[in-house]
Amino acid sequence: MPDVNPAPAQGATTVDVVVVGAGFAGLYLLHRLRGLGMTTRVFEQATGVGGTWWWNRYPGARCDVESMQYSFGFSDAIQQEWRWSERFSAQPEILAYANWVADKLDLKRDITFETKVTEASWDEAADRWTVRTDRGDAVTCRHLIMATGCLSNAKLPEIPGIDSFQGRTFHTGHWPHEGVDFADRTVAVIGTGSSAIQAIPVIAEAAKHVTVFQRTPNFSIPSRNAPMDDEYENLWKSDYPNRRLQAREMRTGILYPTATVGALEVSEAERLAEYERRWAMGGTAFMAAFNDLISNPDSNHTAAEFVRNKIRGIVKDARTAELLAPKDHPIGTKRICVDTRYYETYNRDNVALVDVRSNAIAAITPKGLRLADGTEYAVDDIVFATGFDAMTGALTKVAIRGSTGTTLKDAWEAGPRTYLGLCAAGFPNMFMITGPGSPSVLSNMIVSIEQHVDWTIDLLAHMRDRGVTRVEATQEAQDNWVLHNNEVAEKTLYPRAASWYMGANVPGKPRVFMPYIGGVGVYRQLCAEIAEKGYEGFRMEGAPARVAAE
Ligand code: FAD
Ligand code: N01
Repeated sequence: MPDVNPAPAQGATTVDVVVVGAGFAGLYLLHRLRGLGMTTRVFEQATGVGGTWWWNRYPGARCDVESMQYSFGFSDAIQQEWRWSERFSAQPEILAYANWVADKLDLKRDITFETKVTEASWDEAADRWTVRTDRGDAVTCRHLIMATGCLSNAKLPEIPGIDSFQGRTFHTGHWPHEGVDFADRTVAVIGTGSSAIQAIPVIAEAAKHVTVFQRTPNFSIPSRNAPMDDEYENLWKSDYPNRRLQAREMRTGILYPTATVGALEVSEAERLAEYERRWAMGGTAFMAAFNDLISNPDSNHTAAEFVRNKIRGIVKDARTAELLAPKDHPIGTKRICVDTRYYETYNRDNVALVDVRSNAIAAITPKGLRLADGTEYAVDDIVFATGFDAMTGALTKVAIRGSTGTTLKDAWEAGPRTYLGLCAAGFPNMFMITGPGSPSVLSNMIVSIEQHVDWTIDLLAHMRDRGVTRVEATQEAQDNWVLHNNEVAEKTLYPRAASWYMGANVPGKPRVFMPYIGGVGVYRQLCAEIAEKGYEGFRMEGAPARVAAE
């Protein structure tokens, strides 16, 4: 199974490709680049592979796309051999899978761990990047591929006094590897996004008391997680190639039953029956109950009201239930959450919910939290489930200087601008895996990662076969793509939510809908057509004479 690497790249200062990040994207890239015979160095700031699943070790962390689908599909040997133990597997198992794949493909020898890429500069005369790290490496490469992740830049809230707290603090995205013992502790959890919704029920079982500080409630659907059923696993494994093909054409890259009718085209009884069926099925397929839930506000309202009523039915305290029932955004326009006994957890005696929308957290004090009205909460531990500087954070943190000397951060001051979410004008030979402007976070991300990697590899092969050393998205193609992105997003309800998709969780970040909402299948088709037309929208040039003479 392992490929024959063209040359050991560990320590090399000149390679064909530098890849930043060793999550699922970086791993698959390295495998494909080797297949192409390209020397590659991968830099990863963590001590191991796995990306998201290396960092997010909080209690309850698990995927919300079924494991039979949230896994690599590029190798039948891999998908047949690995066995998942649960319908939605937990973080340790997903991390073990990433390591297993990396070992099976013998990938780790080309990954430099504990090394952060800090800058990259384009040399216009040589058609090469020079990449620098916090360990003093300086590596030149023809191509730079950012596999830095959409949700890899953990974000603490801007609350005064955050450093003054004398107890323990944790961020879900930087969870200690040795785990955390919450026995006999009073715990504050700040945030009620996907991470918090997974963590709170588990922390509540261990801790003396948990106070959840909620600014915005989220809609959550029960996962109905269960041990993997042998028959179900066999059903998938006996039909994997066909099912993977189908998933790749779906809007979300996930194979589940979709609807051909809108929510208001059926009777109320039929509508409720369908919502009940999806609620019992569990998971994100709830949002596919009708085909207009993300575009028609009235249809969306019926789904939102159904979930609000479920919350009211589960949570015994009426005031708490009302606080937990989201009313400020259409369902699905913030990433829908998937939980295991989240709402039920508020029926426990040791769990309290505090609304910090009406009464904000004014300060973190040495002993706990103080709200705007002066109410103090003394706690032993604070868990920040406050999310990420999503989609752009990891990219703009690296000082990437393109052909004009402008940094990516400056170029994106008014919001990210890309062609297909893969490339940016002014940054030749730089590729992003699941960058802003691609379906990425709106999809099964492994499906999107594989599509981006395959497409990029095809482009690199195309260039090499033709002696092309420089490729760059044209300004016009990029402008048109940004326009198209915005037009498609505006046809949906997504821009109505102050979500991290819109950059709304980071003060000062431009409000732009960042992922491409046209759908994974449609996007794949567009990318294929662009390639078939000789990479329409890209400018390609041959090697400068100086480099050719090397
Ligand atoms: P990542 O896994 O984020 O890896 C990027 C890597 O790049 C990181 O290891 C990081 O350390 C490294 N890096 C970044 N910058 C630098 C730098 N400057 N120098 C060196 N290294 C750097 N998606 C789904 O589709 N389904 C799910 O069920 C799902 N569950 C999720 C659960 C959680 C808790 C989170 C946070 C995300 C989840 N996601 C899910 C999204 C998830 O991020 C992707 O599915 C996928 O793991 C991303 O892989 P990646 O390789 O693109 O990025
Ligand atoms: O982060 P989030 P996350 N005071 O940004 C609150 C993926 N993921 O880590 O909404 C009070 O969603 C903030 O409040 P508000 C998935 O794509 C998947 O939970 O800004 N509260 C919000 O409630 C997901 O969407 C899984 O008003 C403050 C919370 O912190 C993405 O990762 C599991 C605050 C942040 O929620 C991010 O999820 C986990 C303040 N000052 C993650 N600042 C799966 O299940 C912030 N908040 C697969």
